[in-house]
Amino acid sequence: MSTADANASDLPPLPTPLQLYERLYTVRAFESIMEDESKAGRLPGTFHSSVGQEAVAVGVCANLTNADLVVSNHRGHGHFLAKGGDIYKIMAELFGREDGYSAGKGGTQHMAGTEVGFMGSNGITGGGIPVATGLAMALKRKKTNAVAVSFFGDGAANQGTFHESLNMAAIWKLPVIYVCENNGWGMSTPVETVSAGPSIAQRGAGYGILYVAVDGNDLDAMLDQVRAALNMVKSGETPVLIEARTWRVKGHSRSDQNLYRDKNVEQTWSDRDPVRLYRSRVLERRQASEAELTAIEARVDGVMRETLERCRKLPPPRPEITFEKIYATPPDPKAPDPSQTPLAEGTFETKAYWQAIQEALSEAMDRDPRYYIFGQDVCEYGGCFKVTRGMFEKYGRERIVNTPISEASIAGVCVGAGMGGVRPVGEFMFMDFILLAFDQLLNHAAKFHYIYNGQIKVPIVMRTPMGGYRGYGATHSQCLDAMLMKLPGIHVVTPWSPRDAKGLLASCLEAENPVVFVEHKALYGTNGPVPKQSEKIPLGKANIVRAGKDITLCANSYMVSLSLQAAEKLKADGIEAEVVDLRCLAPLDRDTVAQSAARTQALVLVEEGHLTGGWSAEIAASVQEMAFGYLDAPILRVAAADVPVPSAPELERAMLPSVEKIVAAAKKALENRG
Ligand SMILES: Cc1ncc(C[n+]2csc(CCOP(=O)(O)OP(=O)(O)O)c2C)c(N)n1
Ligand SMILES: [Mg+2]
Repeated sequence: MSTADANASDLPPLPTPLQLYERLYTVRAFESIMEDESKAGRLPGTFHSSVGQEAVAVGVCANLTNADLVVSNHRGHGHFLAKGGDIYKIMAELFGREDGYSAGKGGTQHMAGTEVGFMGSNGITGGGIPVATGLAMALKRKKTNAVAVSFFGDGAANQGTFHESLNMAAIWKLPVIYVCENNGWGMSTPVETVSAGPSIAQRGAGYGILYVAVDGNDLDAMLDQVRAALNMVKSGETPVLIEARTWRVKGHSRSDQNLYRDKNVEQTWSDRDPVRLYRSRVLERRQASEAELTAIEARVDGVMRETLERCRKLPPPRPEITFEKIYATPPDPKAPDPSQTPLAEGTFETKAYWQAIQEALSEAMDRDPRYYIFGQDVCEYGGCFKVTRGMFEKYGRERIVNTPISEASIAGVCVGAGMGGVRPVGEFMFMDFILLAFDQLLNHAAKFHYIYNGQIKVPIVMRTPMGGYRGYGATHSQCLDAMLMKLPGIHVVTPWSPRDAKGLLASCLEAENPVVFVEHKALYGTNGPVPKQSEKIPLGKANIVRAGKDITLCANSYMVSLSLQAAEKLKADGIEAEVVDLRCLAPLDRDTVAQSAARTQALVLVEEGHLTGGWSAEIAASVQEMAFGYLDAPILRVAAADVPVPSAPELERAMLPSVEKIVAAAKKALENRG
């Protein structure tokens, strides 16, 4: 690419050579002084030095404004400084102090400064690439002229998310620049031993996007190529992949003694040090005098020393902040639950579960144009289970978006888009496929608000159907809801009734937390009363769907149906079972279950997922902590046996919960009554 085709007027004016040199030198000085601190054991955790790579960070960021959004990786201090991050707040974060960008919750690898468009560094190699892609999607949907930039390494270019993201950015012409800092190494692994193809840059050709390889140690070359790339991206024609060839001067991280590299090669790169190279150019071109450059160096060194002294004296963070800012919209245990008011004649209609879900989606979309649906085959096909049927005809291709089969990046792009201020509602065709997206959901969506100390919100709802009883076999039948509740920061909602499905989804869509909204295949066609007037049912409140005095059956999702049938059978034997529908796994309403169990003095937990590590184990543990003295019988669990879900109906029946198994468990619990 060349600047010949560049429409430079659209871009911010370039800083002067002196200013550029100051930026390069600032990154160098920061990294040098802080690596010493780290090696002296004064910083918690690890340290990834970007010494040697300064011209990439500065060359990219000097062309950006605060409206342009950067996602960085583990080696991100230089990117943040170059983007305009405050030296004191970055340094304080490295010390783990409250004045730091993340108040000590993020540390060296997890910092954001949204005021300068720095949308987070990231400890997951390649994890930030779809996030930047999603930010670009948000920028485009909001019709801004800004761009997103993803910094990542040569190692990250071998992650699936790299390929998925390039593909998505290409098909949707997203305003994103992918900047691969090829520093020759992924830890101790040379790039050429793990990367096929002629070059990382040329991988762009496979996706039909513009790509270029550039000398990443040459600031002028970087500035030039990035400017050209920005013009191409801003013209709306193509995302761009830039491979910046550079060198990691230091070991990979604090603990790396850097013993595996050829000293001659190191020397060659050292001769091309980007800071010295630019310094001598500036002198050669008479853009500054030696005295001016030395004065800059002295000033920057002074700032670093003073800032360091200040940071060394900072007090440790207050322990109580550990428990703050997990959720953008914290669950409110006192929120009124409209579903506890019985529906009067004429105030409701009978609706199917799928229809109730669609209504909640449509109401959000009608209210706010930022909402859109994002998933595989959600357009003309209406989604695999037809929940979005007819919506494409109503809302069109802008708001009902078919995606490639790229679950990790479906999630990652939703994360980025949500961060960027639009409201994607993602769909995974079957819950089994969510395993491909766990990193984005659990390492990113669930953590960003917390680790960036509340600067970043991830308001996304990811819908997906779970469940067996249909003979789909092991990869299309699983209930993985309990796997998601293990990590804080993400809500897991598993509605049973159509009314709950609509009311809970309405709450999820309005709040600004990441949510996995788990539907059930066997429930889509079931009917129930849904109020004509829209309502929001708060998350984290279990619902007693049948009152009883002899035993509590606690279930979620489709298991509520089976538990109610079991309760009918038990009634014939004179046993009055109370049925509690958990409705959400996160937040988890332990109180309602414990109170019910305390009343009935017996508890059977009914979970469709596998027994081991299920939510029922969590509830059982909690109830015995909270209500041990009231229980009159051991808590029993009915759950899927610990085998993969087989396909043949007889085999499936053998391992999944059934009405008979629930009845048997209830009777056994009562027999055991002390
Ligand atoms: C998903 C994941 N796998 C592995 C790691 C461990 N790890 C951290 S950085 C790194 C090397 C990354 O190489 P590259 O992308 O080239 O970046 P560089 O360190 O060279 O800047 C590895 C293996 C990680 N953090 N995340
Ligand atoms: Mg590398």
